[in-house]
Amino acid sequence: MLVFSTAGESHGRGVFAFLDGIPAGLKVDHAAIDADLARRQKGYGRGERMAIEHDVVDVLSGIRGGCTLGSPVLLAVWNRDSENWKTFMDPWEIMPGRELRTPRPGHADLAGAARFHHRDLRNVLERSSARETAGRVAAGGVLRSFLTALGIEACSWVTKIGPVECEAMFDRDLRDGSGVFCPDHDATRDMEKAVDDARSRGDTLGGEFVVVLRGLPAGIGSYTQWDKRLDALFASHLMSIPGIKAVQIGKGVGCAGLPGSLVHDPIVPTHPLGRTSNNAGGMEGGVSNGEPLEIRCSMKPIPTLKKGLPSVDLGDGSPVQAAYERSDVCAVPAASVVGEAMAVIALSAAILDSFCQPSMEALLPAFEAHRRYWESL
Ligand code: EPS
Repeated sequence: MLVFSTAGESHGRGVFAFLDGIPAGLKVDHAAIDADLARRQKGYGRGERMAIEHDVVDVLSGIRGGCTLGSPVLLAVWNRDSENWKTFMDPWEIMPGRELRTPRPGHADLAGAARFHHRDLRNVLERSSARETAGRVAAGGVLRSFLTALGIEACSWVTKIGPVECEAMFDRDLRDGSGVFCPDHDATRDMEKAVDDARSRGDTLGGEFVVVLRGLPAGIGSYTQWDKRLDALFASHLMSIPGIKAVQIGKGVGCAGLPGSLVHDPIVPTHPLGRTSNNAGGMEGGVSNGEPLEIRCSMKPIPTLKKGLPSVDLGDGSPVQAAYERSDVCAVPAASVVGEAMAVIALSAAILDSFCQPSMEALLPAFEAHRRYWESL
């Protein structure tokens, strides 16, 4: 069973990811992890923090000579900005009189303070910050090597920023050449303009992105128990990304208003068995059906607004505007990279659940035997 968790505060020493249950002997692509981390930092609409950080993975345990050992993997992404926050973040002594008392609507500030009885909202925002997602991308980077070894490829792209939508087909070069990770020149220009307009108004924007996983045989996941259904696994992993308010599998909410004859994907006698459409997003009964897995996520606008939002000073109960230091105007492109990482983690967990082996040497033949079975149907 795959265990995955993260630790770290936004302005503390670093962000950390812990992975246990990866088979021994997996060759890990170091450069690919750093490429993912660099991609997460980019995207038109990011704020000043990304100019300070230079995120790279530091492996603290579990990988030797480029291969997993079968022991727990601990990853660090150090925060360069922590140097500037020492007096706020010291574990033993912090400067008094600098407590944050005004919760920002849309952030975890108020609800998180209620959860842990914090008086200083910094105790909430340091961990609830999306800086934590650097750890997820580092972990996803390691597991991307696992999926690659099994012939599975993951990609993501942005389909909407604010009012600008684009349903262009995925093209890696076009996406990588786009400031907003959208594989279309005209839509990129319009999305960047929408971000500029929001910035000039002191406002923020949300949007949508799609994650696709290709190369997976049918038969991964299970209908036998609620928490083994692939749809549920992807929904929880993707929904856990800060700012994500909706996750759709395949045609998603679009299925609700259509008759069954226009929703369910006809099976055709190809080898392997194929479909004439993929409204199910590659999952039926909580199990992969051989088609690409397709997940679409909707992200709300960043809640830290330059123009501020009405709030209350928790010290004296007076109405005030929420404070602003710095923030992103739009983080949808970055979230698409995190979404890709979380989808990789979810699928790796499902595969390891079905093909639990201590080494890649044992796992690969078992997985390939299953793929041959599916292709023989
Ligand atoms: C982020 C780092 C943060 C924010 C952003 C994500 O840095 P700071 O708070 O120091 O400016 O830029 O956080 C949010 C958008 C959020 O809502 O928490 C990062 O590394 O991605």
